[in-house]
Amino acid sequence: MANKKELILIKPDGVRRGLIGEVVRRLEMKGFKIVKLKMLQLTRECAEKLYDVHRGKSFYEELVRFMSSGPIVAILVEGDESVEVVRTMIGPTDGRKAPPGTIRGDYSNSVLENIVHAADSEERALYEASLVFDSECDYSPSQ
Ligand code: IDP
Ligand code: MG
Repeated sequence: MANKKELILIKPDGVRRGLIGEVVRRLEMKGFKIVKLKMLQLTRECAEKLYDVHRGKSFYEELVRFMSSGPIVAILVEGDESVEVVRTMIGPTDGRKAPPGTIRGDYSNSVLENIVHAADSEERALYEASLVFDSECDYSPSQ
């Protein structure tokens, strides 16, 4: 019912493996409206802000390094219960355990390199979108 925004990132592994079209296709086929879409390479500072909730955890450093290691694609979508629906579509964090039919279950066999990120609330989606759609976050602006 409530139309909500959700922020998805195709991580460096997803871009490297040629899965941009596949992720966008799944979002469109599900019925989401794509509101914004951008390719960028995260600065380290921006990757740190994106994953601020994980600061101090054992995987934080490798996560920040991985997320700033190559181009990513940021997608802002709008749709009914988009946060819950997108998170169901991407599957659980660990690609080795994610069920077939989910993006991570179909394309990832790793917990770190799991193809996509999706914000866990609309508030968080809007915060993350404000980061990634700001040119300050882009290490290698194409223009
Ligand atoms: P989520 O992406 O499913 O929301 P989070 O727990 O928020 O999962 O973790 C953020 C990201 O950190 C994951 O998508 C994954 O790339 C990475 N990550 C999470 N747990 C581990 C771990 O135990 N080892 C390595 N990387 C991890
Ligand atoms: Mg998370």
